[in-house]
Amino acid sequence: MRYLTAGESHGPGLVGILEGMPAGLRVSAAAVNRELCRRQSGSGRGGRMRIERDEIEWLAGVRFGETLGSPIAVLIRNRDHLHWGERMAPEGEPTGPAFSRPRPGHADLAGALKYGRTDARDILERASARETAARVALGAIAKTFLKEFGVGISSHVVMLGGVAAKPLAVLDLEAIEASPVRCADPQAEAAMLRAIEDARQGGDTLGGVVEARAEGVPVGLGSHVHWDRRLDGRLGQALLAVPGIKGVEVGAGFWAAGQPGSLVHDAIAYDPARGYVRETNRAGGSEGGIANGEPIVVRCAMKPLSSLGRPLPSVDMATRKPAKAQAERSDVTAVPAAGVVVEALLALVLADLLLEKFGGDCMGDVLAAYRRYRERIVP
Ligand code: EPS
Repeated sequence: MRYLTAGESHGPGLVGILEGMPAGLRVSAAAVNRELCRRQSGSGRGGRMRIERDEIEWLAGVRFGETLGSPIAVLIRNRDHLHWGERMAPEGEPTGPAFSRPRPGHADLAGALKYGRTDARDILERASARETAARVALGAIAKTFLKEFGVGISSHVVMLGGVAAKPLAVLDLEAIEASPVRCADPQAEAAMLRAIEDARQGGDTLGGVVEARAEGVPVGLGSHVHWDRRLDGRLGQALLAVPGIKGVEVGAGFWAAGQPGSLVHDAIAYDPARGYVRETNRAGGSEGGIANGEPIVVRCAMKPLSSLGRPLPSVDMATRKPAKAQAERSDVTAVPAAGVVVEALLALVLADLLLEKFGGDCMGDVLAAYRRYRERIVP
């Protein structure tokens, strides 16, 4: 399975193409749009989210509510393009001033130098995290596919703007969805909301950490045999490619590095009804690059957004003279949205690995291979 996206933040729209999904999977625009809506909600967003109401149009690969096995293409129109038509016109002459004062932390400067552009808008429009809407749409199809195999994916915010949530043994998914910061701890939620408001007042931005988990993942996805088949590596590539994500840990991650092995590794037991089981899951569901049947748990650290209301020192690319970075309308934080994006990418990685293991051209073949395998490994 592979996927591509295209689209600029204020261009006409975003396109996503997903290739390799078997034929015969029942899909609906409503299910995809629910995920897009989850990505759009959450405190800390700026004016743009009041303009957009993301929904897909199927362009290819789906007929009468079922996938055909051909590439699936979706379109999400950018409503804001109405206000940007001239400045983002595919043809004609540039109108208005160039974006020449790059923002530290954004792709503006490195991208303009790399691609030989004098207007950093040519870079920032594509670097914008708006593109994650297309990945979430494709991820929603992957989630629908995974559901057929009993795999469910969720996420929550564990830190935002320096405010950490209490670790909870059992997560209330409904409460997380109802929380404006997608946080399960009400006390932390209140402090996070205050931090967002303070940052908004101060023209600043906030980062944080999201945790995502996938339950019901069959033992055996990924492989120890080669670097590019390792589950952890596949997760790292996908998750570190989310704009703003600067760190990823699987399971106990960085904490485990400071502990002796006896406190880290998850003892193995055998239950005649359930097969091999673990009482703990510090490995985050992955051992030796292979899913071990426990929930896959990842944490992603997102840096604060780089469009600041009170911009940092920069250099004007037109004059090479010191200047404040250009101020752009932006969000205060996108950490709650990042959780939904991470879920989508987790789904795309796991769907890909599941197809690698049980691959087939139609759902019946994939499910049959999966059931045969389950019979072999479950007592
Ligand atoms: C973004 C800047 C903001 C965000 C945008 C990402 O957009 P605008 O410049 O139009 O105010 O709202 O995110 C989205 C549009 C989205 O759908 O997530 C940036 O510079 O990365």
